[in-house]
Amino acid sequence: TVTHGKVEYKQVAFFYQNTSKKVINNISFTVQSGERLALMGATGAGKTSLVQLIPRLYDASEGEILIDNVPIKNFRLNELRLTIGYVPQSPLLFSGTIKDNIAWGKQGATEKEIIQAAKDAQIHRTIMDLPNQYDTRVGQKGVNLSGGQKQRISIARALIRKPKILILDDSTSALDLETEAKLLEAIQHYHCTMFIITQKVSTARNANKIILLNEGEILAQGTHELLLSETKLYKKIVES
Ligand code: DGT
Ligand code: MG
Repeated sequence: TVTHGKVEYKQVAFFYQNTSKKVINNISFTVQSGERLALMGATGAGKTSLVQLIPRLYDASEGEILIDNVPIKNFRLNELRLTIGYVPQSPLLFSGTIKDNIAWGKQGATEKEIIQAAKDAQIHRTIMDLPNQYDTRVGQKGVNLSGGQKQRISIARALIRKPKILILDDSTSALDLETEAKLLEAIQHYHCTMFIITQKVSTARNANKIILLNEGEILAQGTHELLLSETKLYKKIVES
């Protein structure tokens, strides 16, 4: 199983079936255990395609991805997915209670664990204001939640399993800066390796490393300061 959560991409390329265009190409980088990597780049640059390979929603077309120095193909798929918290760009809630939506995938989750995950995801107070609190139904015939509220429930769902690797695909885009900062601070206590896809420099600059993707390739990787001094496109993003 995944014990440390170090992630390494080696010359990875990927194309979707029935197409020949590589949506990511020549991707190599390492994220050490417990580090935070921010992934930036324009829409269509390949950010989602890149992170989807970690829980093996798709397999790399070329190259190799290793976790803790082991090729990910050598892990049992369900074990791999259990230790990876993947919060997709468009989170899906199913018809059911909020409690069930957060506990989803974690058998025997206790009330305490559900509430802690919701608190860390900065959604507990919103839930307490709902008519039936954690027993409020969502989805068809349920209450309507905003995009940002769904994102946070989806983050709570990932946190409750105490993932070794956490992938947030633009999952904090709808949050105000203060709430986002509190959320990222709370996640520090999970000591997981994090991939944060974001459009916001304010989010990226606190990461250990930033990767700037451009048309599927790594244009630059390094700290905020390094990219700011060496990468024109990054400078442009910061100043925009
Ligand atoms: P975003 O979310 O709009 O900021 O964009 P990214 O950076 O997440 O880009 P991504 O990985 O969704 O898309 C990269 C390229 O791959 C883009 O040309 C669209 C294409 N693509 C994405 N998903 C699929 C898919 O399911 N099938 C095919 N054939 N192409 C896809
Ligand atoms: Mg995307």
